[in-house]
Amino acid sequence: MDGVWRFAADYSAAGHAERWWSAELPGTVDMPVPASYNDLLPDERLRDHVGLVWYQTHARPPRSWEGRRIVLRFDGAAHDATVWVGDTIAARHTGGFLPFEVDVTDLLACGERNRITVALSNELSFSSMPPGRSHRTPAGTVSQALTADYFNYTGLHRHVWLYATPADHIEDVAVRTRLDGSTGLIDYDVTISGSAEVSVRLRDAQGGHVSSAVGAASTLEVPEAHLWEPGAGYLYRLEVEYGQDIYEVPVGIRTIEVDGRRFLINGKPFTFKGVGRHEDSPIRGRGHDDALMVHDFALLDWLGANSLRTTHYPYPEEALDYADRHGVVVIDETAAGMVNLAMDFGPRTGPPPETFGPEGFGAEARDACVRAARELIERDRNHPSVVMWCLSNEPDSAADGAREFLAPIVAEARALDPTRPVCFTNVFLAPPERDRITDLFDMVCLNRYQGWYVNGGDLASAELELRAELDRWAERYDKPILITECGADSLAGLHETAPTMWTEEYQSAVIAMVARVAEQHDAVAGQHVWSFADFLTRQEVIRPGGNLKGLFTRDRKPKAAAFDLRRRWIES
Ligand code: GCB
Repeated sequence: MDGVWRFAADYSAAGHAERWWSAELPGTVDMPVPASYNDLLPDERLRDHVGLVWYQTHARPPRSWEGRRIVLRFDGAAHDATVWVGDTIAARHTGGFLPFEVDVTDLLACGERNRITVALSNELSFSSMPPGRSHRTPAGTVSQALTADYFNYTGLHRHVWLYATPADHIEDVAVRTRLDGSTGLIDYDVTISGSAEVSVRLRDAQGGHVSSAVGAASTLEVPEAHLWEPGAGYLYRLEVEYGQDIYEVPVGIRTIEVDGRRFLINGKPFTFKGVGRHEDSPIRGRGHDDALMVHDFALLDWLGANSLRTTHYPYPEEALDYADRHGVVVIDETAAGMVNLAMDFGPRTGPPPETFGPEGFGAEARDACVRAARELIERDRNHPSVVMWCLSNEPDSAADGAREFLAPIVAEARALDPTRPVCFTNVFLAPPERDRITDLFDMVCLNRYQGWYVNGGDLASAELELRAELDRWAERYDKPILITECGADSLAGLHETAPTMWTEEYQSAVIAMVARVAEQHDAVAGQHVWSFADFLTRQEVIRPGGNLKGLFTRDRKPKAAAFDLRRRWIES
């Protein structure tokens, strides 16, 4: 269903009262799908619009689909979607970074032209996913921002599908892999809509038959298994057959374990060398683009990176499929960040309200985070590239109530997936003496900006302080430490012989300093640099044209730090 849809911004919130779904949308605006709408038109009002926008298209399924089950699927509709097929509401969904689908068999007429309308709201609250908040400006408009450092792009960000299956069909497939010596064990579990027999066949990467079984749940044995390894994403193919339906799942056999201070993949210590990134680019905003995705992965490979954190939300499934095929190690993050009012967001007078106090994140927000973890794990659990769930970015982990807020999220993740470790990323305001939640998690993940927000311009002190803090974490926890973020902003093209803040040289020096400290510390299991590329944020005095901590500019040109890192990562 991708392509150019009709579009109308609902500035006066008239769409519902005027039943915009029941006829052609007013106006003549076209909008590409997938894409964010914000930067598509030279229109400031649309860019910063808070409220509803409407998308509309038509579908004419072939008559040969008669008698089949027809499904309408949205891979990502940011953030709050209501979908009509003709005059009927077909679906409602909250959370723009995870898919939803709906059976529209009874709503669509095959061979006819069917109108499909989507109303999207980008209004933020503490329980929206991602969370944010709004305020009324002195000029009388509503302004809002995420409680996190990225622009609130909105739109039909990912592919939209209309597909058909047999009426009696496969609903879901879950796989888990284990190793017994050199034998791989694949536990599979198929959910079906009826009660006929399920059969499965496992093929190797060349299509050769490996093993087969009958039944909706069983274990397949793979003698002398070819393992999925970082950098070498070997995939088997599980073909599931159920009546007239057939579905295939790529399967990578590998194990993950945290053993004391080591992060083990297939029993071998793994050192993370990678980045955090944003789904962000000029014009299309957060809209998924296969060309950009392949290019970015190619640049990651050029850097010598072996891993990626899906900052700060679930990525499109195409990205995880790519990582599976190419052996890129992924830390998969929910959109539940930042649950933190101790960081300064938006205009206010007086001290910040307490993060988990009456004006902050309460039970509704916690339930939204639990749901976000559940939906993420249910979507991504079959991907071998995913080695850990990141359940929150920089929550207020030093605050009263942090433990009560985070513990149910951790419990949900562990119940759904006992095979993968879980983490959250720690903010510098919560050093080991103040943190209240790290014992709930498997790894110590630190976002650290010594040399930028702390000790800016003074790398000698930055290095001493970083070392000292790592020692304090290592003293307290027998867990691997991962530097999940580090870096400095740089203006591409700004140079000095003596590195000073904002130059490309200074950015390189900060990243090199953290690398040196990390390599010399035996509790540290790796370094992720923030960020892969420059990206758009809300407007702020510290964000000239956005966050400039990219190794690449927003249009993917390398800065000095990219060459530096490539030298270190390719050579080491
Ligand atoms: C962080 C956040 C990230 C920000 C970054 C920064 O710790 O996790 O979203 O963009 O700092 O550059 O301030």
